[in-house]
Order: sequence, then C-alpha cells, then structure tokens
Amino acid sequence: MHIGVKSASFALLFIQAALLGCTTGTGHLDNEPAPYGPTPSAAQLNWHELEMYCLIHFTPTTFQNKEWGFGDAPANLFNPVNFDADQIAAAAKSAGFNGLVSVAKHHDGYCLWPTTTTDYNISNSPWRGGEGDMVKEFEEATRKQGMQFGVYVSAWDRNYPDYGSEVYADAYREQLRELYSGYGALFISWHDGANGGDGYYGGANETRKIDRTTYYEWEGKTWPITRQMQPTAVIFSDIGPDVRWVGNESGVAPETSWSTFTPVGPDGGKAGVGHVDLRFQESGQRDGNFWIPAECDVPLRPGWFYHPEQDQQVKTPDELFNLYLQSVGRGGAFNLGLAPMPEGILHPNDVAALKGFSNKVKQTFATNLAEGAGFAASNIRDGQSRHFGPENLLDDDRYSYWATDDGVTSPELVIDLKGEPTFDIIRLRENIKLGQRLDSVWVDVWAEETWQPLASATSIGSSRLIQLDEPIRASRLRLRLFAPVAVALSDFGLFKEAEVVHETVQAERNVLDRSAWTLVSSGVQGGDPARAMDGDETTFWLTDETDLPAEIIIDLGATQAVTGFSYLPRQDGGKEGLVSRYVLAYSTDGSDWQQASEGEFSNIAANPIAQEIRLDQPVLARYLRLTAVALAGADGGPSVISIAEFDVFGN
Ligand code: FUL
Repeated sequence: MHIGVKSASFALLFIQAALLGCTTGTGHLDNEPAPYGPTPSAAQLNWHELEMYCLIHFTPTTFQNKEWGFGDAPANLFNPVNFDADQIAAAAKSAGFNGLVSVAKHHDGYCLWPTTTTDYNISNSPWRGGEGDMVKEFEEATRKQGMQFGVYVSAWDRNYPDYGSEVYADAYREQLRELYSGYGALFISWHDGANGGDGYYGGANETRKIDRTTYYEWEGKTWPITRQMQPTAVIFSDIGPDVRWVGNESGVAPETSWSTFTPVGPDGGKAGVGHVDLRFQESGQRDGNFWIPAECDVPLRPGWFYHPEQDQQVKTPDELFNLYLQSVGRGGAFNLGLAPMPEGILHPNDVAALKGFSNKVKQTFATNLAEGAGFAASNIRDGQSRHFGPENLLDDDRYSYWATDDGVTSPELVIDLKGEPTFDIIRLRENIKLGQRLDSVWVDVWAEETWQPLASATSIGSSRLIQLDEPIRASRLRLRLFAPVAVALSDFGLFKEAEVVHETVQAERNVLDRSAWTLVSSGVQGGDPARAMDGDETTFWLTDETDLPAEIIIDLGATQAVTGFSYLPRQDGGKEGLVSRYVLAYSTDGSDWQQASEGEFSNIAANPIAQEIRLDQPVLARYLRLTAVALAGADGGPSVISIAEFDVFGN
C-alpha cells in the first residue's frame, strides 16, 4: 500500500524541485533545441542514471517470520549474530546495483538507528551490546562499494503509543531529521504509505485510522525538510513529487510509461482516487505537467522480509533480467528488495541469483552490436554533424545527441550495420535534459529488397529497451521518429540476450497430496471450490458475497501431521476477495476443534503472493477449518473470498 497525498499547495513543491537544480539542455552547445515540456531536476537526473538499487528489509519482523510486524515484538528480539552489511552491499554491487536503501524503520516501528524519538530502537537490542547503529553500518558498506545511499522510514508506526496524534507526526519528522543529518548525502527518501490500521501502539492494541492525505502534512511540513536537508535526494511516494510508484509490487512498468505526470485531478484534486489522480500512476501522461518518472519495486523473493520457506522461490537471473527490461527498459528504475536472514546476511540462493543476474546483464550489454555502423539521417540540426550528428548515438553519453532542425519532427535515420549482427534487444534513449520529446519510434529492417516493420515503441525517455520476439540478423535498419518538436535522440544500441547457468541450494518441502480431500462444509456460497485445489494458479474460487467471519472446512481424508498451510489469493489483479486476517483450526473428528494459528496476511493488496504459514509446532489433524476474518484491497467493494490455491504442508 502506498500513500495518497492531497495537494492544495502541491504545486509549490514542484516549483521548489525545479529551482533546486533543473538543468536544461546540455549547457554546452549553441542553438540547442529548446526543452520540451517538463524536464528532470539534478536529483532526478542522478536517479535516472543509477537505474537500479536495492531496498533492505531487516527488523524484528524478520525474527517473527512476518511481512508486517504488529509493533509488539520485544526490542531485544532483534539480535543478528552474524550481521555483515558488507556481505549485503557487496552482493548488490556485484549484481550491478548502484544504490542501497535502508528500511531504517518499517511499519513495526523499530528504529535501526539510536533515535531520540522512541526507546523502540536498536540501542535496546543485544546487538553490538546496545551500542550499534545499523543504518550507519549499511551506509558505510554502501559507500565502500561506491554506491549511493537512501532511507525508507515508514510513516505508519504500529508501535508508537501516540500514533494518530500530532505528537507522533512531529516525532516522525524528527526521525527524518535525524536520518537526514547523520548519514551523508542521500539519493532518495522513500515514503511508503501503508497508513493506519490495527497495531500494538504502546499496548493499546487497537485500530487507529488517520486521514493519510492530511495527517503527515507532507507538502506543508514534511517534504520541505527533505528539500532543505537533502537537496540531492529525490522524494518517492505514490505520486511523487519526484518519483512515482508504478502501482504494483511486481517490478513492471507498462509498455507505455511516460516520465511526465499530473498527480492532481483536473478539478483541483477531486478526480481519481481520493484527492489525487491515480488513473495514470502506471502509464504517466504524455502531457503531464511535471517530470515524475516511475519506480518499479519488487522483492527478490515473494515477500519483502526473509521467510525460510521461500528459500526456493528466489527469482532467477532470467526473471530478474526480464524485470530489468520492463522497468529500466521502460524509462523507470528497478528497486529490488533484499531480505537478510535473522543471522544478518543474505541466503546463498539470493547471492547466487544476484550473481547470475549480474553475469547476464554484463554479458548482454558488453557489446553494442551497432558499433561501427554508418548513419544517413534525413536531417541534422544546423547541418552540424559535429554537434548534433547521429555519431553521438554510439558514444555512450546519455546527453550527447542527434538533433534535427526545429520544424523537422518526423525524421528518418538509415543505419548500415557493420557485418550482419544477430540481436534481440534494441536500446533507445533521449537526452532527457531536453524533456521527453518523442511520441514514437518505428524500426524497420531491410529484407527482400524492401523495408519491413520490425518494432516500435512509445515513451522513449531515459531508456527504452525493446525486446524482440526472437533474435534477428540484419545488415540495414531504419528508424522513423515522430515528435511534436525537433528530436534529440542520444543512444542507439543493439544487443543479444546472453544465456547464463544458474544453480540454487535445494531443500525439500512436503506438500500434502490433495486428491483425497473433500470440502466438508462451507459458510460461503457460490463459485467453484475445485478451482482452489486444481494446481492452476490462474483459476480461483470466488465466492458469493458473504458475512465475515466465514468458515471453510476441509477433510484431509486421513489424520496426519500438519506443519503449515499456504493461501494464494486470486492472481488476476482483482482487488476483491483478498483475505487479510485468518484463523486456522484443526480437529481429528470434525467436532472438537483446536486453534492452530491466527494472524494477518500482510501487504496482500499491494503484493498478492502465496501466504505461507508455519505452525509453531506440528499438529495431528484430519479436518482443517480456515476462517476468513477480514479482507483487504477493495474499499467498499463486495465482501467475497478468493482462493487460487490452498495447500497444506506435512512433515
Ligand atoms: C509496502 C509495504 O507495506 C511493504 O511491507 C514493503 O515495505 C513495500 C516496499 O512497501 O507498501
């Protein structure tokens, strides 16, 4: 879940952002094309150049094997005996990541630095004898690797006794000030907004709702602190002001994703969801008023925190590579979540996946197969090949570019390749200091004595990687470009995706056979229960509208040891029917029930992954009763339950 921000004075922040270092053009050449539309600030240019960074989730929540801590874990639970920030930072660096963001405080409220704002912090853990500062260790390890550093401080705090009042909102701002002053220049201040709900709140154990559009006073009080203390940092939230959330936690931007966006609705803030206009959060807007590109966040494992049961579900180098193409390759950034194990280092499977990804990226992009090509442009600005000629496309400089004369808005470029290379990725970049100018680019290949269409793309911006369906061999290509103004294309590249070998440490997982199961009774009607047990994650049981809590009872066919279960909600992107609180009970005879587990399926709306629950100890069961207690995701939608798969684990 991310934040929404009301915005009466929102525009002010954008103006400030622009003043803080907005550059136009390259600043070196005479007669450069005038910038088109909004342009990036210096902080945003730096962020674009970083392309990929990692986000580290590591708090007492790790030690509780949860995705969202409730805020009630004792402070001394956090004791990573082998913590090694260097191992984590080195793994990120070796995979080609250029920055690291420390989740200095997650929703559980535990501060990884010795803050003055709450006792719920690292100095009350046995780690480093209570003298440690984990944010500092992350920062030093990051800088040692030559990477840039950032922080994520959750606004929602499920531990803070005063959460919901002005006292906490002030404390939150003080936490930001502490982090903005003690850890060097930051490249990003990351503001998630899973805001308000149930929590420990100093022992009150209650639900607290806040108005997330006003409570934190983002534009009036909070973000100005960032601007003042960390001018090099971009501010990330749902809608900007510098970088917007892409709207999913799968790490994927849509094919068309403009870096320009207008977060406030046309009628002064009433359009879209809440007070801001989220309709274009994913795609951006061609005519957006501000430069607010998308960040694509996704964890390396299914969850953001470490769970031993996910050791075999680490994304493979090929999957990571596809995410890279669909994030960085669509003008955004790739923010990959890393989750250290309780001992304080990354699991070998995570390290292996990062290594494999790095090999793949390095090998794929080692050689630009367009090198040595000859160009024939239908127009060159001022006729000046030296400054604005197409040779600039191959010099690996994002800001040198081929430009056309003003008024030449649909030029063509014929490219005679050296030899006849085989490629399956085409890279295009614009000089974004001059704005996002191109509407679209079409690539044709010369074959059988004619030009044949090969690929096309919209929203080029800082980087556009077009993946072809299959590799092609070619000696001659043609680009046709379309823009409302003169074009300023800075890069043209051809690459062949490399194959990499990848190995992981295997572990056994005992999933019980479902063939003998029967659905004994169900407090819910409608839909097809078989779809919850058909081994097909794309189909799901969607019930009729039901009262909550709602019970589903399954007969396992025989009494056996049960060690846990897994609930996978619908995978089609639908927001209705996502169970967020559950109780699991078991029985040997179907009448005498014991509770086995209860809890929260955290973050299920933003990241609807399989929720694997390990029981504290194995139980002997023939019958299992799953009670859906609460739903997430569809505010005000019908109360239905979706189950794509339900699995039970044994010894
Ligand atoms: C979300 C949070 O609720 C998740 O726990 C995680 O921190 C993710 C990066 O942002 O909104």
